[in-house]
Amino acid sequence: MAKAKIYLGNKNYSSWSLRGWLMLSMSGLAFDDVVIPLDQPDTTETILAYSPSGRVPVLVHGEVRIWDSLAIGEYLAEICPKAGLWPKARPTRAHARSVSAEMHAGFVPLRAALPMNVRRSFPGHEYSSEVQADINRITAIWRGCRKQYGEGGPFLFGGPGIADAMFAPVASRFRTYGIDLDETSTSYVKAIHGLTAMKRWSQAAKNEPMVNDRYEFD
Ligand SMILES: N[C@@H](CCC(=O)N[C@@H](CS)C(=O)NCC(=O)O)C(=O)O
Repeated sequence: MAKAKIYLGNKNYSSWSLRGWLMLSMSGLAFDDVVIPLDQPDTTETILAYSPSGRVPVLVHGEVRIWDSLAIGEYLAEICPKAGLWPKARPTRAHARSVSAEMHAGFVPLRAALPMNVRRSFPGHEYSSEVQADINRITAIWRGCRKQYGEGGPFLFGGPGIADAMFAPVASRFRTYGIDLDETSTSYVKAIHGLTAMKRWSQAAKNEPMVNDRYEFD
């Protein structure tokens, strides 16, 4: 089968791309990645050549095409069962799927007010009480997972998996905006940034020449 290829938005700004790319890195599958710069006059047309939704990430693997981050995770968990992308025990897996779906579907105030900007730091950036409520819920999820399932390692369910990839862009945002966190969440943010794949992504984001003023606050 042809080598897997994932099409992404800017590594500095595209949080959904980071999720799909991290899952692919965790899967152990060999892959190439292609960045499509977002917010350019031809962006939509270029993405539509690969992704029917006009959104990235999109994973192409032989005949298979998957244009959604969580669906990419499900596909990889099926074809790379040894990677442990979901927890082994069914009840734990159900919990991991629930928190991943909650991230996938929610936290709109946080996502809108604190956009991902991997290479920058904006401490003291103001945000609303709705955003604080999202932060509170996310950190409650993290504390709950770490306490109940985190024994085998520093991630939500011990070893790294899909749920961590889903929350990695939030961990990045918490660093960028200097969000005050409890001890467990601070350690978790550190663990996410300690992943080799996360370090590679951050380096690539730093090296990217594209700047989008919509996500820069100075
Ligand atoms: N539900 C999708 C969301 C993907 C998404 O919204 N991607 C953004 C980039 S982060 C996008 O493709 N935007 C297209 C554009 O800006 O033209 C997923 O989970 O992959």
